[in-house]
Amino acid sequence: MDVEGEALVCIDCGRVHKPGPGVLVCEKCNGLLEVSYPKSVFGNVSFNGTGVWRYSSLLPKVDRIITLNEGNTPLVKAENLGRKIGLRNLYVKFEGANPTGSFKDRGMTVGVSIALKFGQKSVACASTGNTSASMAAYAARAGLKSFVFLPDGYVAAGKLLQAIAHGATIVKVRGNFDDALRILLSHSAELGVYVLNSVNPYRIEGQKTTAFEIWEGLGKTPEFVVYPVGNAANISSGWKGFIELKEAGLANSLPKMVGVQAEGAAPIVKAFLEGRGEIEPVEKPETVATAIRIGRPLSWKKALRAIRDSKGTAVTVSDEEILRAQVELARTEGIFAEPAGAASIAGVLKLSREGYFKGDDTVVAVVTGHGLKDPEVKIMPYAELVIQPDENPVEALRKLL
Ligand code: AN7
Repeated sequence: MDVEGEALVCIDCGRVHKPGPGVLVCEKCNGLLEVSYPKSVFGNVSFNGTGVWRYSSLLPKVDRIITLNEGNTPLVKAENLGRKIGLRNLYVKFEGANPTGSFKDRGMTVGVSIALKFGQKSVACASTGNTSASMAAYAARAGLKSFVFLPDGYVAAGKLLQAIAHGATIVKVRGNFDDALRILLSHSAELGVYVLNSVNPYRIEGQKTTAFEIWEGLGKTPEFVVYPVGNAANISSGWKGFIELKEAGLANSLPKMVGVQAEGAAPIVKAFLEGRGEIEPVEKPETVATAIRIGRPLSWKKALRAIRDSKGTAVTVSDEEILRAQVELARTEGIFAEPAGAASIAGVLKLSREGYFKGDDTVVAVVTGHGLKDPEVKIMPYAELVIQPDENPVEALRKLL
């Protein structure tokens, strides 16, 4: 379908909406909306500069860009880890290197710039942590008030500290993320806040730039891109990005999209493996990877489509596999991910054990958040020696080797 100017199109019924501050879901059927561009846009794509706004010819138009120079994150060849598991072309896209330490910054630079365009004075989100940290930072820069709804006791210390540091009003919900989101969405109009959860179609436009950077960084489309999945917006936005590259005549193939969820919070993997059209929400999601401790993923339908249309797959990993992958990545490649960020690596390890990849496939694992976010997580055995100031440590250290 062609549209005039940028339009918000319902992914379920196709209804076209004129953009505006009050338009979040389909007015007719409540479906999620997607930003659609006129076909002419894809004939005129050019990339200039660096970071998310390098791709502005494929992003929504804004009046004033609120940016922390997000994006342009390292695409690192993981030769040591790859060798161990028989993958000659394994790459890590390290999103923890974004300004607030997660991929959310890509979305927030667009979402907060749009909030300003719509004349909003305050923004809000429900969050397992990273969205709130990122939104608070960009809102501060834009001079907007921010409200964050957090599952009390289940947000990693670093993320909560970030939201506080940037001046957000913290609403602690005595429930899980799904409760926090439900409460926010049912009161956002009354509160007069602009919602920047991934239900907001503009935010995930920013997130699709990960796909653009992967394609440019490799000089081609990889065979596989592996994402940790919580609310399922990131994997969906990545798929939209790869499709747009193809539509613009830049890429000539599409990758297979692979979604990884924690065993205790895996409604999308379950629906995929059982070949069902709908997910069955998990009422009490549990995982050490609190960022993806989500039982009712907002973008489940988009994600199932991305995985199915791309002929990819979905896999669950246990908490133990997540923590092992976190250490493995840190100790073989020097990349420190928070547990949810390492879930993609855990998925790659599991799938390669099962013989899913060929040795020369190009596999990109998106590592979504920085390890410093979550200092309480119990990581690993390590070598330690305690000595007195006048003690020679050499003999004892030799014994430790
Ligand atoms: C490190 O911050 O949902 O599948 O509220 O922080 O797009 O939800 C975070 C999600 C993966 C999952 N990795 O991405 C939030 C939130 C990290 C994350 C995900 C999150 P989606």
